[in-house]
Amino acid sequence: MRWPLLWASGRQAATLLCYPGGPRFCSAARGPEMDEVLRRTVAACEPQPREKTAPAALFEEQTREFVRFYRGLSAEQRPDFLAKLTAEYGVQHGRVGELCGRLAEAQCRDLGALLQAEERLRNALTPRYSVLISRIGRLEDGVKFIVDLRADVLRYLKMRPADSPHIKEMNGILKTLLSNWFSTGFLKLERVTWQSSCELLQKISQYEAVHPVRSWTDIKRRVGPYRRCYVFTHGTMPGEPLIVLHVALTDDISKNIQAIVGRDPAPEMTEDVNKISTAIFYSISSTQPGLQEVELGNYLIKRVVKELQDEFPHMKQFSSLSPVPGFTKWLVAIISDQMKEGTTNRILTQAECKEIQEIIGDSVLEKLKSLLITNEWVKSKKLVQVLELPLMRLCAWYLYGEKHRGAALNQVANFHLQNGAVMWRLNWLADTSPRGISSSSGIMANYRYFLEDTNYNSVQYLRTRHIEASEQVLSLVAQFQKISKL
Ligand code: 0OR
Repeated sequence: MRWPLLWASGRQAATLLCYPGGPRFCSAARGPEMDEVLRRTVAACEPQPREKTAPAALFEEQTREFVRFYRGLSAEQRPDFLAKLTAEYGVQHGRVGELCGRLAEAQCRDLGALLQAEERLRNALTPRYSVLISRIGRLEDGVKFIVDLRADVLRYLKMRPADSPHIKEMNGILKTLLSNWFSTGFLKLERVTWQSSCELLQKISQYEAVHPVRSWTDIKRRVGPYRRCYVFTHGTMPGEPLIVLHVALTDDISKNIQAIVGRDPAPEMTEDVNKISTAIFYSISSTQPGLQEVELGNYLIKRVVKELQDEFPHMKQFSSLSPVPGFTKWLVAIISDQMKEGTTNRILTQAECKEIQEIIGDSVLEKLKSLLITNEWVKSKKLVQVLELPLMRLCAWYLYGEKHRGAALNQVANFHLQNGAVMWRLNWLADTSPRGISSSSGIMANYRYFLEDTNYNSVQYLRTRHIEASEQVLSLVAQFQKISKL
């Protein structure tokens, strides 16, 4: 019964090692052996018509065999395997065509015949590997396997978007399945504290994607007084935080991240509830690439708001303090375009151009571009002052006006707007870390959650792509439009 595994780890490994150019499937490995593995593990898992109600336990060994086999494949081998699995064990197109004909006939007969024909068609439209996937979900560790499988599928789709319609189909199936398994009712909210397990604290530090954790003292501060850290976990993946949200408890809407992730407050300080009126969501990171688009972030923020309201009934303000990743890159591209056109008029007024020229000399655009790429501009106080208005204006446009398929181009903006937040304030020199300067030109945004409006804003944004923004943001956008004559 173990031979597919032997094949994977023994014979196949040897074939792969001998293959020039690295470990890819060679024709021998793609041949009858792989077909046999798929036949034994995928096709065999499909109940035959008479076994429709057969217990899943009957197929458990084949299911485990598939999991072991897949885990034994290298990252380079998996795409080929997935391509074969999805193409050869997907929807049976011939059968669908045949059943469509029968459906048309059944429409002329009674309701019973119609419903039966529809059910047959529905079954035929379901890829054959789906049965195996749902069986894997019942194994211990099976859900985690499927989360990781989807991560592979997403990676594959990124690598070969053009030639992967079957894999795209599998992605849709896995996403639907995972969205059901990971919907709010099945997620457990946990607060992380200094008393949480070392393993959990270490994972929280490793997964932090927005403001990297520098040391144990740093993480101690992030779970200490005036700070909260929450995670969602799932019963099938114990000890694994799926998504992490860091919150600062303040008395006003924060404008600067260094004030939050810097040296204060000391971890041994006692929290004064009277100084807390505001929750600042300053970092959110999902940890499982396979759960992309499952909307865990939206659920988590909503649950945390409820949790905070229970703990601090007088809490009245909820806002993010978010980076603007991609802004500097976008800005540099705009400057390059302007250089080609030989003009500065889309980004700077004549007066601003003159002021900058007085500081950095001639060839303003070329020098500005290089100062932005190297982060050097922040070293000149004068330049920082002169650039404030133009960069804030450009950033407001980047967040509010630049679109991808109608939605905000910037992923962070899109995330908070989808959740129903308002694009509330842009803050100059809000993140002066090298990362903050190089990716966001130091600017950070507050997306504010007015709880009574979030549902309405979210629906408006999703349906019409309307962005609810404050006067500050709209005024900066209007200035940009006037200068660039948009
Ligand atoms: O996975 P999705 O982005 O589709 O949606 P989620 O709600 O599950 O996650 C949203 C996050 C912002 C948490 C996620 O995209 C993420 O971790 N992004 C990288 C870190 C960040 O920009 N905050």
